[in-house]
Amino acid sequence: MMGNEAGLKIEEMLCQLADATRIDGEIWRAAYTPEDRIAKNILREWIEEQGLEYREDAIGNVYGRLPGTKPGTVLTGSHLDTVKNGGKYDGALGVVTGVAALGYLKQSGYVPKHSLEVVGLMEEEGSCFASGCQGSRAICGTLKEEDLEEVGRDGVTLREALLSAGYQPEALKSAKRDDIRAIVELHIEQGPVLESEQKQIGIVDSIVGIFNYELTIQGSQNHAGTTSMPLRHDPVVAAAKFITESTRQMMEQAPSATLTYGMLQVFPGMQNVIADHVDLRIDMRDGSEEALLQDEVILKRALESIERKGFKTRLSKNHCLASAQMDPNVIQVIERHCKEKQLAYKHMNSGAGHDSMVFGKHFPTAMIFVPSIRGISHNPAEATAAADIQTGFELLCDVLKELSE
Ligand code: HGY
Ligand code: MN
Ligand code: MN
Repeated sequence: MMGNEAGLKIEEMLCQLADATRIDGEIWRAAYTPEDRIAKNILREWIEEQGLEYREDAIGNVYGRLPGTKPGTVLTGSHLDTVKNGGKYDGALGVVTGVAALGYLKQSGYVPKHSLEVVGLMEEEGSCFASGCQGSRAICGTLKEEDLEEVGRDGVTLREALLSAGYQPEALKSAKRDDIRAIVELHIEQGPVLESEQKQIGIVDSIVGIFNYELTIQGSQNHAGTTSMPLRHDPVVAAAKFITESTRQMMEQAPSATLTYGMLQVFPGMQNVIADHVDLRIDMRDGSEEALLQDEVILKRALESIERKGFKTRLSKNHCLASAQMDPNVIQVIERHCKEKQLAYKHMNSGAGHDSMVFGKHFPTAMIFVPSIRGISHNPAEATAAADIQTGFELLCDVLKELSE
């Protein structure tokens, strides 16, 4: 492979995918939407152009396959969906690089022993169906019948969304895979470490655990002009106190934790009305379940301080993703190729969630990170240099080749 040809081509494909799936100028490829269909149609063309076999499973994951001569499959890929107003690289880079790698191997005449497959996974971000990772959970067999009743952002259940997108929720079990020998997910780092340390590759050792909560803070709805300041019971002010206090305490007492308040809704939401209540969504992450349970105590203590001021609160933990260790053998294969290629690499932990944390509980799984420019992610400005994509692509080709033998 010469120069950055593959890196530049992958970059061009990512731009094409992003441009075809914008809504009002924002990239948002949510599960079972028209944008999701457009992305899959484009992907199908690319997969077939490379001479790979295309298929979609019952939950909507898309696959490209380079058949091998023996049973068993080595899987690469990532998620095809994005967050709202997301970037071009998160998820899509792993899918597109996987298609390019399998295409390159096929065109170079390589016939794998164990089949190679690239997958574009459904709804990792949970931007419609908040529990997230539905694609990888279906592949692992942990997405159950009852999970199809999850109500999404648009008020429809996952089952209804699947049906209206032409999928077969009744065939959910057929999406489960038992033939996977190894999984390698290539992804952008989404943080500043690789760039600041001038590394080309990150080898992921572990991925953080995530607890998500819904919180309601109840106040007393009243008139903005006639209710004097000492007499009002404003849940927005209580929410602001809670956010400030919990953030301060978390930083002091649990420096490894992250705490994010990314969704706040004020009801009824009028300029001249003291609110009735505020709904918040909380994303809290840390290295292990034990750590997260301790962090939860800090969160609850901060909540008690506003309850003492007379506000009723309701906190419910709605989703948990367990932290995950990546597979030492797959890591070893990646590391050996990094050394052979004399790449600047480092082992690291991922603060972002990935399908690999679901896969890692069922199949030997590891992740390759490439640097994110200025560490920006979940943002339209997300970017990775073509030279770094090229490095990731070449490493992925070699790793897949070895794992499929
Ligand atoms: O939220 C996450 O960490 C991931 O980007 N889905
Ligand atoms: Mn993401
Ligand atoms: Mn991602």
